[in-house]
Amino acid sequence: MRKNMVIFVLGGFVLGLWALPSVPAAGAAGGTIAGVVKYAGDPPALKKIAPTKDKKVCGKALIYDESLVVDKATKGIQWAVVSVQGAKGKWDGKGATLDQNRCAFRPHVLVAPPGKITILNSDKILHNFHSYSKKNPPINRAQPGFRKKMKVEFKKGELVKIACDVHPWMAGWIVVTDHPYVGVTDEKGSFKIENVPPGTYTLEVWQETLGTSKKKVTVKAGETVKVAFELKKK
Ligand SMILES: [Cu+2]
Repeated sequence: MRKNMVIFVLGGFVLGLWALPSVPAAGAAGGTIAGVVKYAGDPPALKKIAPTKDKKVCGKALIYDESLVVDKATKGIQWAVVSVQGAKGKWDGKGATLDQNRCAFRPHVLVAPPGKITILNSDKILHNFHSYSKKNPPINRAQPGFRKKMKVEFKKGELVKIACDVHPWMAGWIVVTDHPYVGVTDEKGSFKIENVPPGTYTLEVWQETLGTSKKKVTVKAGETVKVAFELKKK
């Protein structure tokens, strides 16, 4: 019995050593904030959009009004932005990319570091990238069908509403943030922000039709703190 125990413990130790190299070296001192953003109330039905223009391209896939997407079963809200207020940290250097695909912005909400963003046009028809930015100069630039790729720049952190003047239903958001500790909720309303430097922060959630809500969180190295938000119509 005792012999088995020793083997068991030793085995566990060896396995533990074996598993060590898989722990990420960079940001290992950080913690994780994970959670869910839910809708308080009956989930609204998703509204389909019937394209009124360029129907051959825009009508190839179903497009929806994504201003409030709530999962029927879990009430999780998609496209809510959760950010760690006042956190400091560097982005990994990769730039962000936004696609205009089937006459919708993909993703609907894009988180980006300050700097240049690549705008793709997968539709091969004319789009027009129009930003309603205030801290950054507003951009209003046509992207003809032949221009598969163009760059736009947002130097300052800002929550930017974007539109296309050719297709009035096209709507999206670019969240330009100085640090990478920002998460966007998935179709179940879940988010995960990793490698956050330990500390106590205000965590803010924002959703385009429901506004903001805040919570205090304490992040500890190597641990995951769980947070649940509930948003309702005002
Ligand atoms: Cu367009």
